[in-house]
Amino acid sequence: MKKTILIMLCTFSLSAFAGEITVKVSGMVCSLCAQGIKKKYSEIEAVKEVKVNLDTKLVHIQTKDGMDVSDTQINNLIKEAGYNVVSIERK
Ligand SMILES: [Cu+2]
Repeated sequence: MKKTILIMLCTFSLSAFAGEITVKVSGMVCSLCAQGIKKKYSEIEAVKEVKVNLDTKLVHIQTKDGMDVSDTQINNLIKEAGYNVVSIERK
């Protein structure tokens, strides 16, 4: 519970400076999955920071100022890694 509140606070404070994309992924079960996904997204130029939450199966992507990652790009990366995108939410 405490963790969730902290994540929410972080998301809130960061969204003022750059784009924040939250991707819900299915099939992600262990820390190896999480690391793999984190690495894949980190390779995209527009991505500033990636956080993967295994408990909630959410991937939080923070983009650089004025840059964006398209839904297609997000979908393709997750599929390449062997998982499925459930939903994509932007702030
Ligand atoms: Cu795994």
